[in-house]
Amino acid sequence: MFSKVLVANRGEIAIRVMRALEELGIASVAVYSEADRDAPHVRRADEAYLLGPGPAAESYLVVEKILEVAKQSGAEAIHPGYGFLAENAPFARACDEAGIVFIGPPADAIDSMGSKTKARELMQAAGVPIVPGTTDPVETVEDARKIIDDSIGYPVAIKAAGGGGGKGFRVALTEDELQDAFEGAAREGEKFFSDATVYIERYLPDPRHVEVQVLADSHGNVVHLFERDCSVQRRHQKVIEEAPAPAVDPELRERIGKIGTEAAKAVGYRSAGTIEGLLQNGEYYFLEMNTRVQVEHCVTEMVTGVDIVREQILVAGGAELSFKQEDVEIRGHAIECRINAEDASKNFAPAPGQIGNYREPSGPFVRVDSGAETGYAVLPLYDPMIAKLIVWDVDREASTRRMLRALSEYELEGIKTLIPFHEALLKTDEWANGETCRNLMEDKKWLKSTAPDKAVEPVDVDEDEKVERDYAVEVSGRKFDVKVIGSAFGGGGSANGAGPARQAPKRSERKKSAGGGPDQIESPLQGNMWKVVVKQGDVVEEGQLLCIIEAMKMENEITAHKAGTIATLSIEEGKPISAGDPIATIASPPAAE
Ligand code: MV4
Repeated sequence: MFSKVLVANRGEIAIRVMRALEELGIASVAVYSEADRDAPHVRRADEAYLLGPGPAAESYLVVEKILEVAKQSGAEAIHPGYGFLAENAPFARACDEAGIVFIGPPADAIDSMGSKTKARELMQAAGVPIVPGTTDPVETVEDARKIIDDSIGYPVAIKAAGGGGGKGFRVALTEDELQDAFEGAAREGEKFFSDATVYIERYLPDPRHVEVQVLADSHGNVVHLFERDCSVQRRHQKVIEEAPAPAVDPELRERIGKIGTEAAKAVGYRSAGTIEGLLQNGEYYFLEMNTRVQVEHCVTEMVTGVDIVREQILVAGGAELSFKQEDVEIRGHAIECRINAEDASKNFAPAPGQIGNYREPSGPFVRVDSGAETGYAVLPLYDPMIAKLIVWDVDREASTRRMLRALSEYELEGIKTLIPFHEALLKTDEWANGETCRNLMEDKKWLKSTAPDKAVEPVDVDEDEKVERDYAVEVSGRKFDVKVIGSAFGGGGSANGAGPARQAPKRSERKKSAGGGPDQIESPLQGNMWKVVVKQGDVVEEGQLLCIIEAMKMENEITAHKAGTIATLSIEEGKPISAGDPIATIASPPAAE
């Protein structure tokens, strides 16, 4: 087995992997960007190395730099977590070539599943049911029209071949909508994956998102760990996941489990992976395979007792899976709520900033996988998911009650998160009845009602007066922890860089200026202006969509913070935008007399 492993990620997943490594007696190496110098994952590791500036393209995505750190530190393997380089076949190959084990599937399996058309073709050949539609790329709108008329029928989903997770996904309910949908999907495919190829599926009107967890070793053993339901999504981002799926009975469970293992075998899979599918009227269809450990793997761990990340590391080292299919059983029910720095009451607007007081829930059968802590600054540079709250109980109802209890214990001050949204959603009849909650997720009025009663104000971080202070220093790009012992009052202030970053929460301060609300609306994050849907002079209502900023492959809707007239509009489609940049000013309507 390995003696040292590099974790090429940040946040909660880096810590999750390091925990598994420690339990296996393996030393961990963290990597970090300049923006993450004080991040918990850096302190959690046995050693840590600086990669480069904050933007992921200059740090967490720089293959050569990561391989260099692996060699310098003596790590024999790299765990990529999820996101970043996790499904990057060239990275997996570069690891192979450097003699470093990539803790994930073979590069060829990543490639096969990366092309959604190729994956559909492979799955069909292996007897795995796919959503009816094309397995070959469709070149033109005319071709699409003909294929749909001849075989698929409306409504259809047009999807980018390089896509996945809903990027480059458009729906045409009728022929009238086909051209727009086709061109939209192709454009998004080109933009995000440099591949304008699209394919067509029959559009299923109200499916459930049900996925199967698989694990495979290099000795020919392929097992599944049953299914998860991830139907509660917002713009294709999952927000709540659970296991087992409420709509799956034992007979269907066995059937989709087999589909999962057959799919994995068909691509020569090794490692942990997920077969994503749609379930409608008892029919299950393959959608795509995620060739990585997923955010929501925890709910499966809770109901099966299998440590998925541990198994993943062990099989990468050449071990056989520690159990057989017949050893796995589901017990009880687990739910996961993603704790994102987002404001659900404002269309899930990103809400970065500095966390004040922070205290996680605990007690029986409560698990928190977190990358946050008191004083932690949630940066607009990275994914807004800062933690996951997972609970287990005997059944779905009890698990829901336990989740509500745990959510109410969560103390997280200074920024807005999805906590109040989760509390509201888990109390709805839709959730209780095991529905997909799709209407609720788009219901602006309901979303607005999930806002917490009192506004979240930035909170001063208590700084206890320590006589001992821990410092982090960097020597030639490697991080060391140093303890300095001195007077509690003598120059040991946080300005010297000890402890978590204590920058002032600039954005919230700016927002608090003029009484009655300032006119200007600023970008909460760095990204690219994807769509501008208003023009100067437009009269808008509070909450009306102004523009969409694309950041980290997510579309972020920016809405009017108040009603009025767009006085100035400082944005242009296709242009990059930074956090704090002006978007528009909204002049208030004259007060009624
Ligand atoms: C679909 C679909 C309907 N028909 N494909 C793809 C990515 C994933 N995030 C959701 N995807 C969907 N693909 C066809 N042919 C509907 C969705 C979908 C969805 C599915 C299950 C539960 C919630 C959903 C929310 C939005 C879209």
